Amino acid sequence: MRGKRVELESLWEEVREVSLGNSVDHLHSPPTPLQFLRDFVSQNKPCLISNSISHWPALSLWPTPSYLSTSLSSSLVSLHLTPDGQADALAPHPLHPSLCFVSAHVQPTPFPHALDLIRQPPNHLVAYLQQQNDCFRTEYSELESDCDDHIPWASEALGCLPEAVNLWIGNHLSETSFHKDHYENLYAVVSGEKHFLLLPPTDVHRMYIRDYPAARYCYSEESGEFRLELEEPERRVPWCSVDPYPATGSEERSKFPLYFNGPKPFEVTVKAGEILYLPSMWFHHVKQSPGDGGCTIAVNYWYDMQFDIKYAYFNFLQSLPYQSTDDQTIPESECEDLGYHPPPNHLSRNLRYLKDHEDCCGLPYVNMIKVLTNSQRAVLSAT
Ligand SMILES: O=C(O)CCC(=O)C(=O)O
Repeated sequence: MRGKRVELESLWEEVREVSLGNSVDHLHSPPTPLQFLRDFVSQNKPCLISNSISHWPALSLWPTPSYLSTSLSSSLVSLHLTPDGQADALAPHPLHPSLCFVSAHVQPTPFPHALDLIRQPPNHLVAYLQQQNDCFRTEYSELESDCDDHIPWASEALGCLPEAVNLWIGNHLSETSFHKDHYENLYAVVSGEKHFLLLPPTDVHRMYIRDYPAARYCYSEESGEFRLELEEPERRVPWCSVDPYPATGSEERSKFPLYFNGPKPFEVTVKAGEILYLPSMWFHHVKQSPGDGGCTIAVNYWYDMQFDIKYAYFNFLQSLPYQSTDDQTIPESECEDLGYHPPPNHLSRNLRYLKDHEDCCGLPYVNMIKVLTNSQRAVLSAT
């Protein structure tokens, strides 16, 4: 165990030394497709890009709430409601001994009302427009001409158009807990700021991924109260255990020493008019600060990732059971069972893996099928 510990810890250091450095690269103009592919996508390395979306009408139009409310006056949108801004996150359940993986109550809501709830949050109700199912092109199609339908240099580099385009409108109370996605993500901020914490896939053991029972908030408009309901039959979701901003006096720091005592996560603030390239499989945690209109607005483009040799290596790494010697929370003998089970190698078994772990990837299974490359789809249809 000691040998493995030293090797994994030197892996975390080495990727920083040979590739990532101490901070995320900042490009002051859009890269060429070749530069983007060569310096960032193929290296699985993030970057922040300024002056790439300055021509979007959205940048001047969307910070004015009346513009959005008028454009979407008759739209019904999927509003995510929680008591505390923590959706797709871990929370205690009164009837369950362990933490649960909790999803928001999703309420179809007229857009102008949803925006009011976000800009002027009532007590104990946090609203976040964060439907992730290609919502920009479905629920918000009236806004389509305000920004580009893809990021041209990224589409050329990646050889495809985005699989999904999502709109995110929230306030300072909403947080997105640490997770990873099987997509190349181009994340453009239109109003306010997004604060990302990033960890490379090589740091997977520092996230303490464990299986948690799935639960969902149910909100009653009449009483204004939330009830937390465990899914039945029980479904277990593998999720990152680390809260990077623990309350003072909490035990998080001693429970997760690999995270808190290891290399610092990369911190990136994405301002209005900037794009973050967030490579596939990177762990990310997101907070936000509102802009002039009282909310934070972003559009992100999810592109197919390549299920290539890096993907295979990351899965192999993830399959190594590992526990730091100063981690007192889990007996070493249980470490593997509680851990994040690696996806099997064969494609059809990969699909089963995706189905079993759909919540961890943040998308329903049907959408995750789309993340398979064309050649993988061809193999699948031939089997
Ligand atoms: O903006 C957020 O709250 C989360 C964004 C995110 O997780 C993503 O784009 O994958």
